[in-house]
Amino acid sequence: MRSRGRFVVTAALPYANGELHLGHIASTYLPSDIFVRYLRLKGHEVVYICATDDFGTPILVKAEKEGKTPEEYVRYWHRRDAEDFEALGISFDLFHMTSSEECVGFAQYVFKRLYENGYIYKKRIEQFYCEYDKKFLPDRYVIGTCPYCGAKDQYGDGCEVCGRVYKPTELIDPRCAICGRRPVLKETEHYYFRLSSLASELRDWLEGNEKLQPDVKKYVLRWIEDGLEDWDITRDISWGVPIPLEDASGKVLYGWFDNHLCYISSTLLYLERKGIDGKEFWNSSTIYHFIGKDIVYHHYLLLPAIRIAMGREYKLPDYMPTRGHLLLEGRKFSKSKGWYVSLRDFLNRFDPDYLRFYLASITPSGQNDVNFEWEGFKAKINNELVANIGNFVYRALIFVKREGGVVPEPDGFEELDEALVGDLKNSPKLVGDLIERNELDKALKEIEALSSKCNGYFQHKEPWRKRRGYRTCLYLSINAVRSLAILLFPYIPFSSERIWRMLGLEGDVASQSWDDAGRLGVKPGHRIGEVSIPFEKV
Ligand code: B3M
Ligand code: ZN
Repeated sequence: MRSRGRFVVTAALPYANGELHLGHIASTYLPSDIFVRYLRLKGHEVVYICATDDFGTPILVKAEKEGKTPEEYVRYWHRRDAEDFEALGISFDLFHMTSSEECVGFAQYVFKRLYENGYIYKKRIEQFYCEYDKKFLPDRYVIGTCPYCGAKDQYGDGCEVCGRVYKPTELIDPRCAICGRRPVLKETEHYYFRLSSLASELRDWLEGNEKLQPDVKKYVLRWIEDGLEDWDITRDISWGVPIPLEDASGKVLYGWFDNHLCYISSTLLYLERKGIDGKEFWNSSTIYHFIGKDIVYHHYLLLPAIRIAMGREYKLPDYMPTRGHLLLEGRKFSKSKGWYVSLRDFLNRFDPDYLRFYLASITPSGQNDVNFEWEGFKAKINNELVANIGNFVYRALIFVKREGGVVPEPDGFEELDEALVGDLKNSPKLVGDLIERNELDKALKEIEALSSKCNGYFQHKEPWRKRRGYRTCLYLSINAVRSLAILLFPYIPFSSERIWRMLGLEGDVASQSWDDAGRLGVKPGHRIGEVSIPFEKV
């Protein structure tokens, strides 16, 4: 990375229709937040963006069921998500909404460009229509029996039991999701995006981008080999981005056409408010989109295809860190079966940093699923966070506090001291390189290893015996606590700031520099602050 780089980092947009759960956090929000906090400490210019994904039939169906307007409905969930993200310390620069004026306007602009560039065409198709509700019934507006496995009560866009995707018209015994009556087939005009015509450009882009995860790239390339179909990007419903053409009244864009465009429009809005040229910033930045593996198709094909079709007015992503699902005690999270833990419930019981620490340490960089286990959570917190990091931090601080609270002048350096100074010095690069490679779990392991060394050092030096050199031990230990506070900040920001205050240092960790974790920043004579136990066992 160049010394002061520019970065746009986005996290996949949560649908505005339900609680955030730990699965979303592990795959997307926590990894991106850790990365962004690191980049900011490194002194880079970073814009970190997210929004609620407000449009789509499921949201409209739910809003109708609750007797709310879709606007009211998504506003409620937007506020809820914003509160939950804040409670967990997810530090978006802007948490916007796809239904906002800016995002709608931008999506329409992109549609028009694609239309003018010949990437969008009109086609007559037959679709289900409910004569009672006077509505076309896309996707989840139709319920019926899966044509593949025979599972009952499946939605029109795919089966939750066998995982197959199909068209609503393939359902056996189709019913209207609103009134339960049998729909009829009716002709309608839809707009299609010529995804198929972009196959070779997509292939070139995937093959030429060394930074994309190779495992994901492999199967996306296989999808291209198998042949890409054009995308029906129209929905005959009222809730969505209106299609900006005169003869398309009553039609809106499919949610997957506009949602990822909100990454761009929100970035532009955020920068514009600061008086910065957003397009120039975007195009001179390294672009990261953090996602979960269930939305690979949309991010590795549809998103780049639309940007290519726009004439690359906004550059394509450089990195798309893609992570697996979170299992709960070995079973897939499922809201409908009640097998999940919501973020809010968790945070009502535990410190947000405990969740961050645990999830960061079990979530690898690739697409493998990870397993949330209550026993594992307890063991991680008690045996690693409390017994290793907490133990060292508290021991060093409380010792100095009891000796009068002032960091002593070192009294001679021996080999053990030099070794610790060396370890501290190497740590920002060692840990930072792993974070830059998206190996967040391994980077955290390195910080824990450093803390173990500090514990060993303190134990060996036995400062309580007050032999020659014990002052050096205290001086270096306090400095090590400071280094750990900086290195841990991306992972457990609330606790890092607390430790910083115990150290009695000026300012906050957020305004420190990452590389400074390698220096001895606390001088002899410094008076530390009030000391308390940093972490309690669970
Ligand atoms: N809302 C799907 C999901 O939540 C979708 C992501 C949009 S990212 C542009 O998994
Ligand atoms: Zn009906």
